[in-house]
Amino acid sequence: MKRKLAVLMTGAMVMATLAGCGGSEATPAAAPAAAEEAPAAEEAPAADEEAPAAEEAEAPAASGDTISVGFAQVGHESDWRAANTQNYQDTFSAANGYELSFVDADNDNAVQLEAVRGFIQQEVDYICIAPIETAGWDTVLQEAQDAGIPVLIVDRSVDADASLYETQIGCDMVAEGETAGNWLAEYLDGGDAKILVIEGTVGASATLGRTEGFNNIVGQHSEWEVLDSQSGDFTQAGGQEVMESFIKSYSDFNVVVCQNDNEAYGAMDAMDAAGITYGVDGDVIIISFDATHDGLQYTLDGKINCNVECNPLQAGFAADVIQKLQAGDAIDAQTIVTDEAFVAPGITSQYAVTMTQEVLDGRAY
Ligand code: GZL
Ligand code: ZN
Repeated sequence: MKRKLAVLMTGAMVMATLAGCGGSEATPAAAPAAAEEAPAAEEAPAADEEAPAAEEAEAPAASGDTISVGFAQVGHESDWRAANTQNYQDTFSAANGYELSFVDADNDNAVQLEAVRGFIQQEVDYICIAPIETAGWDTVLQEAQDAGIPVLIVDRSVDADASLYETQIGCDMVAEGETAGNWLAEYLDGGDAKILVIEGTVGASATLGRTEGFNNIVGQHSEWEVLDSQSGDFTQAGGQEVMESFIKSYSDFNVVVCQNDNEAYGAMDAMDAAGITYGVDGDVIIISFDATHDGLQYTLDGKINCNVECNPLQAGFAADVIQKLQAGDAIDAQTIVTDEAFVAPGITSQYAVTMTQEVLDGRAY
């Protein structure tokens, strides 16, 4: 059911009736609740203000009642990304009062920067950026600020002056990496580990964070060794390619960490081709990230031992920030989208939920 937005202007105030989630510690059980029909906001001049003259009641959005949003998306590299894109398109719909300009930057930094400049030219009301890389954003963020267009950094983060954007919304990637490491330590229970890591896109905050977090735990275990760590660019093809090269170079590994599910699918294909067994009944432990539907199916099947979630259903938090900005309300500088981890049947863990069919059936993506 579409969430209706009733937006009325009373002077500088916007009485926006919103239902849904928000706050700085966001815990999206599934998609942000598609709330019951938001009651139409009463027309009520703010207590201390006269009802505005008609022209002041002009909706702030350049395009009349709708709010125009430019979204520069990373690309279409993974199932996670597809779910994230769909969530933005469902949330920033015309029925919800938005006009969404969407650009899939196809994992190309130059295309993404150009998309943002295009949104500035278009004079959209808001810009959302899911930055492919953390670096290189100061100049274009300054241009957006000079043009008076608020920017939301979503999913990943940027290495730029925080005064150049309104908020950052996303998962705690370092915590995700630490969860993977802590689970491995619990599972190995003192056993040796010769670890290969298939990293995500070079320079992405998801890659940097998961690597940092996992290595924080590696450093606590002298009996572990990371043999190699290379980028699979968050794609299945990348995961397969890196795993094939790892298999040529290393013969004694017993753990493969894939920084997203699609890389794990590629790594499994490569190990299948090489006759290497993995999962709860195999020689190699697989840790993955994203906990997408197919990734959790493999976890339920015991092929992936541990899958650390990063919830892609984040658009509701971005919409709440935009509505608050419209209303002139304070917003959180950062929204951490909480997540959890899942392990294969037969494994119990203080860090993760043991997969069952109903856990899988209950997932929103
Ligand atoms: C994580 C997101 C990552 C996913 C990958 O928040 O940025 O990018 O883990 C996706 O699947 O490519
Ligand atoms: Zn140890």
